[in-house]
Amino acid sequence: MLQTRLRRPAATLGSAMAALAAGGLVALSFAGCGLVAPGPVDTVGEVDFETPLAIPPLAESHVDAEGTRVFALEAQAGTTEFAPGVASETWGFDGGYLGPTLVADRGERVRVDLTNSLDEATTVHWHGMHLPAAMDGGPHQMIAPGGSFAPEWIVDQPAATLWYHPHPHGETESHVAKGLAGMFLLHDDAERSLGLPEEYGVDDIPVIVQDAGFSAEGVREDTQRGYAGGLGDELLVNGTRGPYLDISTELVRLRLLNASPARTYAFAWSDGRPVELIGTDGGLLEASVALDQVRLSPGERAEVLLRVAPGERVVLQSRMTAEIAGLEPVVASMNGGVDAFDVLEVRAGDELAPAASVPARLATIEDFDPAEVVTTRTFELGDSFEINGEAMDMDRIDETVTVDTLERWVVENSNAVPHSFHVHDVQFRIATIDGAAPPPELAGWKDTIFAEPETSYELLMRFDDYADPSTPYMYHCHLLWHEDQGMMGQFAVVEPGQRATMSEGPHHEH
Ligand SMILES: [Cu+2]
Repeated sequence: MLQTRLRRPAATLGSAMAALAAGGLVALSFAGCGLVAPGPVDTVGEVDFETPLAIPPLAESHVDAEGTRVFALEAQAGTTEFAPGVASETWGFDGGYLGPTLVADRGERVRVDLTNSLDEATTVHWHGMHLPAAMDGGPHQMIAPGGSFAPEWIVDQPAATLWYHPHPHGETESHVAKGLAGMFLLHDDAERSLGLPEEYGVDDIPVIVQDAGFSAEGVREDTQRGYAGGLGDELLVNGTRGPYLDISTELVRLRLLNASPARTYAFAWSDGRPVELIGTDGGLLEASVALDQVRLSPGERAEVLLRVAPGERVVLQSRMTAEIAGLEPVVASMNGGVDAFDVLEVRAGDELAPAASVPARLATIEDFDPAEVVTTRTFELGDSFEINGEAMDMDRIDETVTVDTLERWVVENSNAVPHSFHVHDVQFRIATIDGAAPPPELAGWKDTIFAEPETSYELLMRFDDYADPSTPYMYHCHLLWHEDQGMMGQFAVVEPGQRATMSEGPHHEH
């Protein structure tokens, strides 16, 4: 699976370890062999932007007699031409690569009729969605080849940019990298009243960023795997290589999703203008924030506004540095921590539709009261793909949470390398990072955080409802290879006094 690539220098894990040791850092322990340390990549100025950005179609739906909005998605194998006339084998939902964008309103009951036409089992997880554990699409809700699953729930959370992707234990990196991912957008009245750009594909644009490797002929290849997982040396946006986006309005809203298995980005504009961030994983910020760059680790989302003048062109780039990544320079230099990419060229038309002004206040986010915390738990991200010294066990409940309580989860990365932390079911708030208040871009609703080395994160989260003692939710590192290796645990939400049970064994199939 791992390939030797000639386009850039590849150090061995041995030399990476030696470099780390020389840097006085904790040596890494990896199971298995064959790891490489992908060297620096810089595509700035080298991307031709010759292909219009593909916009995933909106998923069709209908409202049934009971008032449920019903979607259908089919996971299938296919081929995709990332280069004209050159087919690569890929997977997608309702097509060869990625999937349609689902849209629903707060308060709606939704159902998704899933069909698995692949020749292996998979799942579909609703990343960022508050919903019952049995509908969550985690590793306990496997869909056998030829099988189906029809999760349904009531959307009950603020407007947000969510997404969906497979979550089969041990195979998530492979299934996502093959192309199984899509967006799930939520709207609500409060967000609509702001007058933000919301015409899908016109001024409200999905931007699904993934890295990938290609042969000289343009056939997609497996990527080199460093400590973070597979890192590609080219980018795809919505599956498009070298994309440009024509826009016809003064103001556009870009919904950035890092759907890469392992790579963390630092998104910035080529002309140095600030990135105007208006929303994070779970919804809008209270007010927009002007940033030099937006850092997104795998699974995280950011909504940004871009204001353009007629005829203007500007390139969305990713310019990571050791400082932005929170890494020691020697660590950053080997695994994407200093990489730079041209991502997407935005081309404004000569005549642009005017935009309404955006209110200064975008949302009201009430802080949790720490005095109401009932339980504090600690999650130590270890150096052998473990959390609190344990690798994922499908038959073990790691944490039992009482419904209708506020909890404090302290996430500690004790490694020299970064991890991330994603919690299913809830959106949380970051209370502190190493004891200090989070910066404004991390002060809103989050479901996934980048966990810098030697750093402690205090998260507050409320488990309002959906008690189910027999079906767990997951928490895990969202570096997908780490997750696959077992960097994941399970929690059950139960009624007061109830105990979690595991009535469903591993690899239970619906
Ligand atoms: Cu990790």
